[in-house]
Amino acid sequence: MSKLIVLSNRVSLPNPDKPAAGGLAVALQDALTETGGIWLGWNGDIIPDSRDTSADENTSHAAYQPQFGQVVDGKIEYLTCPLTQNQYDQYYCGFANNTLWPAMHERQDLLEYNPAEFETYQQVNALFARQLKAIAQPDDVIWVHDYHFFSVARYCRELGMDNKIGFFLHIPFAPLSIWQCIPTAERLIQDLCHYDLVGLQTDYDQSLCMQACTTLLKAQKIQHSLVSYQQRITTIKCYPIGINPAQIQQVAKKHANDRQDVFDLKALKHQKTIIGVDRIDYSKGILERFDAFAAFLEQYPQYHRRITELQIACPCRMDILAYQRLFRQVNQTVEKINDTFAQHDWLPIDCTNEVVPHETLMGLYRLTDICWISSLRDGMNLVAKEYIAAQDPENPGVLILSKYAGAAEQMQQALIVDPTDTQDMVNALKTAIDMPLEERLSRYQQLMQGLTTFDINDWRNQFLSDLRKNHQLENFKQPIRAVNTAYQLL
Ligand code: ADQ
Repeated sequence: MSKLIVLSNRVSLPNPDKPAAGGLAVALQDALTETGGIWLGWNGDIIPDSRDTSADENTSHAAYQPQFGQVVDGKIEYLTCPLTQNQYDQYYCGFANNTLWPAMHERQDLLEYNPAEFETYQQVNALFARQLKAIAQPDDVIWVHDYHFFSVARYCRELGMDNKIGFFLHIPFAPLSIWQCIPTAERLIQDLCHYDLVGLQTDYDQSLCMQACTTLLKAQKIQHSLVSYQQRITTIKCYPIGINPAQIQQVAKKHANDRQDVFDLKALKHQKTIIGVDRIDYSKGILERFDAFAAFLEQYPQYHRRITELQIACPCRMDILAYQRLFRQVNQTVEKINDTFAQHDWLPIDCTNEVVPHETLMGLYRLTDICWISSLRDGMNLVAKEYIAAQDPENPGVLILSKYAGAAEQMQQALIVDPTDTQDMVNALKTAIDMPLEERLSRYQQLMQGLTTFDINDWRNQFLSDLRKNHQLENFKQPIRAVNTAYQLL
């Protein structure tokens, strides 16, 4: 049987002291165990540049190949390597997170483009393609994850690899107007068309990706989810990532008493509690949420001392200026709101920058009345799904969910808000606080139904089953001619 090879920027190595908590890592490990497989990626280390590794005209894309460390756990082999300082600066902090990330989240104001960073991004993509070539048998299936690796399939094809190669984009897909701000957009979309299957989070992202292919490349749309470009067929399809609701429900129930680890919920038992869980990222709309919470406290003074926002906001990508700035702003805003409204026995926002253990987090979800998600753009937002799965089925909490999070496409029974509209969020918060049990139950049951209908295992199985299918261009010769004829008649 052909094995599965997964490539992602970071690799979840097995840790006997800390069993994998759930979610994506477990879903991928299960798939790798089923057929035997390899998980490839960066180990998180950064090593100094040496003459061999520095990027100059002659060495770019070329021979430098790092040492890959190997860990074997059951039927899975983990192969990871460090990045050089230059690769970390230019590929990771640069093109991946200072060009593609803001572009995909429609933050043209933060988008920076630097040709040298694009070049290093290509080098790193080529490096992983060479490693794939070194380890893959011709019938192995390769699953590449996320925006760090738009171009890997192109290099694999150049190395003569004919394997099935799929790509899943965890973040949103940019509209055409934003792609047009990236000078190498056409090249990147071409690279995408070297994959057999491109998976997106939502129908909307799927339509944007289709549009980029047909407009920027003039690729031919053969069917709703198929494009043909230079003799290759690529499937472009939506696979909304899910969670494991049954497992989360169990964990949340078991760990509902871990609460004192992070917030003293016992002391808040006569208050309404709101939970927010985000990486400190400008896509998450954290400041917009705080502004709306402050506006709520202005408008409804009767809730002073009766409501607390619990915020878990962990810093990330702190080598990037925009993230350093946001980290400061988040902490300053919390301080300002607390200074304005706090009373001797009440702090309106309790914010921690900790990374909380998964089990504790699930327990906290279960004990809080409201979860508030205000992303300005988000691939999916798994916190929304986790919060619902963690609820007490007899007394569930309320989810306030941004219409700009991918999750909103499937979670319409949440209170859907526009995070750029402060009053809309204030109103939703009031509705959430006042919502009677009957309505909470009805919304919760419908949301849970959606989560179980397509969970994380369905997501993985559907993607891999579609990837293993064979789309030969010959099968589509007839419809393509028909389309062309129709076009000529117009
Ligand atoms: P993220 O942007 O990281 O993921 P999200 O989907 O919300 O966003 O996932 C975050 C995960 O990390 C959740 O499982 C959450 O429980 C956990 N988490 C967050 N903060 C934490 C903390 N302080 N301590 C412990 N755990 C924490 C990207 C895309 C998303 C997409 C996912 C999956 O940006 O849009 O949903 O990938 O495809």
